[in-house]
Formats: sequence, C-alpha cells, structure tokens
Amino acid sequence: MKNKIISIGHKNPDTDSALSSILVSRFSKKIFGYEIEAVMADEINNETKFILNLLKIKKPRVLKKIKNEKVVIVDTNEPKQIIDGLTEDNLLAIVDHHNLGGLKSSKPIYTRIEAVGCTGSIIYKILQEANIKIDKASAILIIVCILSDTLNFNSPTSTAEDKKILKELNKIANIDIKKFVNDLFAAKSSLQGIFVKDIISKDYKQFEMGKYKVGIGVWETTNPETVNIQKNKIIKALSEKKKKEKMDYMFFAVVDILKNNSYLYIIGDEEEKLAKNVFGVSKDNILFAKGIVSRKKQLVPPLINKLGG
Ligand SMILES: [Mn+2]
Repeated sequence: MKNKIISIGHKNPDTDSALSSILVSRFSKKIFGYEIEAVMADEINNETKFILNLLKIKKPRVLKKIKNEKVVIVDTNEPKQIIDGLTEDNLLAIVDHHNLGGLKSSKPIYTRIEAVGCTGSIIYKILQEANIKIDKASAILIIVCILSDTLNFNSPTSTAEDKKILKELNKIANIDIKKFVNDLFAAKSSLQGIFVKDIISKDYKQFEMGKYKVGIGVWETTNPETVNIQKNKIIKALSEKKKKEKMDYMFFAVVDILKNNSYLYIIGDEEEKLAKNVFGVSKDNILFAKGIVSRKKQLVPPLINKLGG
C-alpha cells in the first residue's frame, strides 16, 4: 500500500498555518493529483476554531510524530518548528512565506516560497495558475489567512499582492470585511479555555541563531491588559519553559493589534542585556516596543543580526 500523504503546518499552529494545510487538502487532487489529509501539529487556537465552526469544517486530527507518512509542509521551513520524525525521505513539498530555515532534502522536491503576507496567498496563486475554481468556503479560508497573518494589513509583512488577492476573493466570498475582522480579532483575543501555559505557548517558535537557541512566543490581542495583568505568572512560566527547553534566550511579546505596538517580556539578565542592544530599555520586566507587531520581520531579523544566523 502507498504511504499516506499529509499536509501540516508548524508546531503551535497559528491560523494561517492551520487553514493552509486544510486548503492544500481541499485542493490536493487538483494540485498534486492525489488525496492529502490535513493534520495539525498541535491543538488549534480559538481564532481557527471560530472560523472552522463558522464554515462547518471538521477539525483536523492532531499528529505529533511522523511514522511513514509523506509530508507537504506549509507555513514553515524551519527544522525546529516542523513535526517530529520528519526525514528527508518523507518530505514531498514546501509551501511557505518565511526565510529559508535550513531544511534539506535528499531529492528534488516541490517548493514554493514567496515573500507575501501569508501562506494562504501563495495557495491562491497556485490555484489561479492552474485555473482551479475557488469555492466560497475556500475563498473565506484564504481571506482569513490574509487578515489573520497580516493583522488586517497592519503588519509590515503584508504586501500589495495580499490586498489585491483579498479583493479578488471577496468577489466570491462577498462578506463585510470590516465587520468580519472585528469578529475574527475578537476570537483571536479570546482567553476562553486559555491558561498561562497556553498564552506563552500557543504561538511559540524556536530558532537557531548562531550558536544560540532562542524561543519567541507571541500573543496577539485587541486588549493587551487582559494578558499583562497576569505578568508575574507569565514571567514565572516563561522562566520554567526556558529551563525545560534549554533555551539560551526566551522572549514573549504581547502584540496590541489595534494600536500596533508590543509589550516585550524581559524575563532575566541575559534577555535584558541582549534586548537593550537590540530593542531598547525595559521597565519592570516589560519593554514597550513601539510599532513592533511582527516576529518574522521585526523581532527575528535584529536578533539574528546580533547573535548570528
Ligand atoms: Mn503564516
């Protein structure tokens, strides 16, 4: 029997990651010529839950480790963020919008990496190029990838192309974007069923920077105060996580997605020393980072500059 083929995003899936793997699965026969099952590397977040409920799409199963499945990776190509057990032999394809993270393959594979605002936009382009008709639910899924990942075009990661794609897709979806964004961001900010351990790990990524291991968690919200009032507990949890995962540096940012600023948590002396050189001075363990909303474009590059790539 042939190996099962799955599409999967990064660990701690955000909405673009989760929906992109679902989109690959929905169009797999037409794009790749075979069936692909969407699976999640971890539990989905409240924003993703909201949209799957709205569209009555079944929640994909969680898969923590690859056995012998063939894999289409979406929304990452960073070895540290990819499902455990993946070998060069299992890797079939990558569709992503991040920097090259050092993944290798033993044979030529399909790769599509572009500097656009979200992986959903790349999937749209693949569908367009292949003349594949996009149904209403899929149009909404891609629109959500765009709005969620670009923070409604407020993130420096968003491009003119994402804007154009959203406009095209809304001819199919026909939704009131302004109202829709409010609902989506309310779901993104919802702390329902979310404990401190989830706040710091739901959108958490590990990076290798030079000889250092750096963990960076993000919580995007319309109401930073709901998270910041739990500062002491969060700092304690971050310190424990840093120790457990043997990280050299551990950062966490609460991103205000309405005012477009961040509260960067500085948990210890190492972080303080590094952050002072890169982002500025902190007060009471928090560094107010004006205008910073993107881990990918505004947190990671200056850290790599300092620590090495
Ligand atoms: Mn993404």
